[in-house]
Amino acid sequence: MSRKVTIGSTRRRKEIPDFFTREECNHIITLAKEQGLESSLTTSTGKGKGLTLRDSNGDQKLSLREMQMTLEDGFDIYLDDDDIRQMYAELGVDLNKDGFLSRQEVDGETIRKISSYVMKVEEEQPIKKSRFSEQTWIYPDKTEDPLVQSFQDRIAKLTMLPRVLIDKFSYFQVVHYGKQGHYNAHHDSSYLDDSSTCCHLTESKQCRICRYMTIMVYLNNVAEGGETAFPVANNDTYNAYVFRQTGMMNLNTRCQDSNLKVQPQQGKAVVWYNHFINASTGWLGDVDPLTWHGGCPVTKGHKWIMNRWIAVSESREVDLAVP
Ligand SMILES: [Ca+2]
Ligand SMILES: [Ca+2]
Repeated sequence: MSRKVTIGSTRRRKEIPDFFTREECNHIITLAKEQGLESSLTTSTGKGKGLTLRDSNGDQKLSLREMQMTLEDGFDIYLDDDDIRQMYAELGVDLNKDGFLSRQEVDGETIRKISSYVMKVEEEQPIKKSRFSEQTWIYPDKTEDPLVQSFQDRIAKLTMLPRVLIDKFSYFQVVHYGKQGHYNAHHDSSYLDDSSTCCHLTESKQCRICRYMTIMVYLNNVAEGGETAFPVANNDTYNAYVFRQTGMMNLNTRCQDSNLKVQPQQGKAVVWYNHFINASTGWLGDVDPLTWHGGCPVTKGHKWIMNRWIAVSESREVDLAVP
């Protein structure tokens, strides 16, 4: 597939107004509420144990951004410049108050102080985490609900993929974002590598779910904010390192810098391909790096969405095998 065809292109992304009716949207929200929602989980990689200081430019001191990246790696926390300045002030660690942490200013004790400070922020200000929302999963095979049952047909029609493949991954997620709810930019799938293969079941250790397509439906109209942002859509000069350095994945504060923002609208579906097609197999190719996306903060009202993925393995034979 040509690299010119990007997530910004309508060949890679479609918006479908009125994919669900208002009644269908409300019905899904009611189902989710009846079932109960839980805080969306994010993973803290290191929990502060042995934070790796990210002196990216090697000048022997940490800039505000370098400290942010250090914390983003070790925790699930996305702080801005003012947050870092405030942390330094409260902990009294930036001794000469120049906004940099020099080698002389950082020792084991400093790192311990910073770690416990950040763990407190994670608890007290979940808004600073990569994801601030609550969610639940709906399993079509565990409900008689006719609307839920009809989704499989509708998803098959929409994606024009074989029903046998659609049926191998049928559950979906309903997510609720309250005020300031957001989700920082992420990929819905992971890059192919030799250490584990893509499959439909999560039980096996060496197996992971590769989400070839995402189908997201807005279940309500959001009073203000809550756009779905694609920060690097159509970015011909995308560079992973630069993207990280500039902190653009922090949609809680950087949404306005995104190349593409989709407005929520009740019943509208947004569909995109997370993976390319492998030219030689004609089946699952690698992740399209430009599919970075997330949810901008909801500034007024609430936002409800439904996420459904099409999981595909690297083997056409496995995917199309009739159980
Ligand atoms: Ca530095
Ligand atoms: Ca300093």
